[in-house]
Formats: sequence, C-alpha cells, structure tokens
Amino acid sequence: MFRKVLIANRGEIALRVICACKELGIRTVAVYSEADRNSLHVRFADEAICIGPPRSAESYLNVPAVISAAEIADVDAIHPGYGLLSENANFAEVCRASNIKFIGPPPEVTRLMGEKEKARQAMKKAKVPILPGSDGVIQSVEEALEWAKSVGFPVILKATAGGGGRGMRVVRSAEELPGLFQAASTEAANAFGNGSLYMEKFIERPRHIEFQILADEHGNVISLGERECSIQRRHQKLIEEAPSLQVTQKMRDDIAKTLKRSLEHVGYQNAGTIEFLMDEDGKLYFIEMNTRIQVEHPVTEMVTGIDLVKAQLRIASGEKLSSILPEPTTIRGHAIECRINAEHPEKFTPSAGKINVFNVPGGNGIRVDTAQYAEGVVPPYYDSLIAKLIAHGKDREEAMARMQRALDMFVVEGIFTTIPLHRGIFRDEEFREGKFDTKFMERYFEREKERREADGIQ
Ligand code: MV4
Repeated sequence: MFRKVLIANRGEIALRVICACKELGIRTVAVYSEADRNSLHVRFADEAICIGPPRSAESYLNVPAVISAAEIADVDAIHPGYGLLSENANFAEVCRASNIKFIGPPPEVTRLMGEKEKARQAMKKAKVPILPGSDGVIQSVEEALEWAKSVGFPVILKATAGGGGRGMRVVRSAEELPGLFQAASTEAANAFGNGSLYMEKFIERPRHIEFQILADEHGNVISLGERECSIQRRHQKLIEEAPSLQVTQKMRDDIAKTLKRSLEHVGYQNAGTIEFLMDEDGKLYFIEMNTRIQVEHPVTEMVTGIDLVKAQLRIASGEKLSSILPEPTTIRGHAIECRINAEHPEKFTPSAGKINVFNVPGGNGIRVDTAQYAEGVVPPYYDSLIAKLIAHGKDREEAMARMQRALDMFVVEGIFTTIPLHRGIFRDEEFREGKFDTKFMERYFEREKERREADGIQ
C-alpha cells in the first residue's frame, strides 16, 4: 500500500479522500489555494502546501505547481478527486513521467473516453448498445444531412470533445440542419478547441442512468449496479439514487456482463462510470464514460457497502478485485443523495459568503459529506457544492422519509442554499412515485408556479 498520497482537489471530495487514506493508514498531503487556507482538507491532512492564488487556473489546475508539491512532499501517488485534473490525460502522463502513481485509469484510456465519438465506436465494437447515429466524426454539412436522413429526425449533434451539454444541438428538420451544424461546431471550437461533431438519434424524454464499475490492474472488471440521475437542471444533477426503479435484475445482470467484457477489452483500470440514456421503452443506450470517481458515488457505497475511494487506493497499489471484494456483491435497500449547493434555490445564482449557522443532520440512515463548518466561508471561485446529504433505508419509502426529516434538520444561515428546493421536490407527487425523466425539473417549476398562484387566490 502507498505510504503517502497527495490529494489534488478541495472541498468535500478532498476530505472524502483524506478519510479513506486515514482508514488505510496512508499519510496525506493537501494542496490549497490562497482562498482555501482555512479549509478542512488543509486542517485534516498530515501536511499541506499552498500552490497558488484563488483562481483554479493558477492553483488546482496548475500542473507544474501540483507536481512540484508532490515532489517536495515525496508522495507515492496523487488522487485527483472529480473535476479539476481528474480527466486530464496530459496530467496523468506527467505523473507517470515523474514516477508518481496517478490514481485512475492509464492516460491512453482517459484520452480514448474523452473523445466521445471514439468512445462510442469502441463500445459499439464491444457490443454495448449505442443509439443509431454517425460512424466517426462528421466532416461536412452534406455528410450530416446524409446521416440525418438514414437515422431519421429528430437527431442530436454533439461535440466529440464535449460534455455537460456544450456544443450540442437538437435538429428536427433538414432545413435547420446547416445553421445548427455551424452553431454547434463553432461553440465546440470555442469551448474545447475542437469543433468536431458526431450525430445520434435524439431521445425526447430520456432517463439518465449510469453504472459504477471497478477495474483492477490484473484485467478484472466488476459492475456495482446503477444510479438514477434524471433529476437535474441545466446539466447540473440535483438528486441521485440507487438502485433505479426502472432497471430489473435481468437488465442489471446483462449490462454487468457487457461492461465487464468491453472494459476488460479496452484495458480499463480503477473506478469509472458508464452513462446510459433510457428511452421511453425502457431500453438502455451507452452515451459516454467518465473516467473518475463521481460526486454521486456515495449512493452506490450505501447500497453495496463498498468504500469506493478505499477501493481506488487499493486497486492503484496493485491489489486484485478478488481481495478487495471477497463476497459476491448485492444491492441492499435504497439510497438517495441531495446535492446541497450554495445557490439561490430558484434563481440558481451562486451565493458565496460567510456561513453563520451550520447544523448538520445525523441519526439512523443519514450520511453527510461536506467540508463546510459554522463561521466558515464559501469562496466565490469554485463549484458551489457545499454538502451532499445521503439517506439510506430498507426501501425507497424509508430513504425518502429519512431524507425529509434530515432536510428539515439541516440548517444553513448566512448564504442561500438549495435545501428549500429539495424540500419542495420531496413533497412532489411525480418525484415520490419515481416516474420522472430528465425534463422533470421543468414540469416541477410549472407545478410550483401553479401551486403558488392557487395559494395567492385563496
Ligand atoms: C442526449 C439526449 C437525447 N438524445 N442524446 C446531455 C449531456 C450529455 N452528456 C448528454 N445529454 C443528452 N444527450 C440523445 N441521443 C439528451 C441529453 C440531455 C440530458 C442527458 C442526461 C441528463 C440530462 C440531460 C438534459 C438535457 C439533455
């Protein structure tokens, strides 16, 4: 096992990785920006090194600064968390060249999955179901028209370097294709320095369902089941749960088998997430793979009993899955996560500042992952996630009841948070029935408006 690990991240995930290291007896090194001097990841790491000014580009994303800190502290490995440098293949290559183990897949695999169209073709070759669409990137508007006619409208254009919805356009007719092709390509070129596009059949009301996998460095891959992540707004997830009510044990087993075969084939290593869209008929189609630990990993941990971050560290130090997961894994009960963001609950504008009151709920079936504390500050420079509230129960009903009482006991004063929004969602009939898709929040805000107007009349 590693002697010392540097955590190239901040906030709740940096603290989460420190917890895993402490449990494994690994020394920890935090890096921090000038804005994060008083952060808990700095306090609870064994050592901490300031790597630059507040802005991420000058600190957490500064590869030479992070590598210098790793060399000065003489660490064996770097855990990148999520976001920041976690899916940067160049960073993983610099780690390799510096003789520091990057806790994640090899850079070649990260690079393959980062090019969405290449990932799509690799999965197609391995017999993972994909949506009808183009083979490879589209070279011209003429070619796009040909593909669209063979696939049938509506189609969606996506940036091969994309993610998070940028460089995406839904096309409903041949007439509007040239303009939208140009717009998507320009947007992608500006955002990612690569204007290449590919095409898929467009699903109107998809569900977003993703599978967690673990892969060791001896060619073994296991699927740990799915997470339902359809409750989102503007490509920001709000609520995730495991398991999905829409996935049967047969579907789960079939996908597990397919993913094992395909990811062993591409030489995947460490933790990863494979995103699928589910269409109106309940069929699953691969859309992309994330080569990192994800924000919502705790819901999988709660229903499998597996510590995914400890598993990442043990895999990266060479252990086999068979020694990490001795028994066959089963899904136990139901878990739901609410992302608590420092944002206005309706306007979704960031709300940085000092936290005056911070009462964190606990008790049976409740877990809170956070690096915030009373009298602490939420800096304006970073992602607005300040806590993850996770409820586990014997079934979805119990998990929801625990979440509701925990949301009532979570008191944050001094800044706006999304806690009131989550309270509203957990009262909503459509959410409670579990019959939602990625358009849920649009319908929810409509219903809220109607509810408010009805109250106003009374
Ligand atoms: C789609 C789609 C419908 N059909 N692809 C959005 C982000 C990117 N990762 C994939 N996305 C979508 N791809 C096809 N062929 C709808 C979306 C989409 C979406 C997907 C998952 C979760 C939320 C979403 C919100 C809007 C659109």
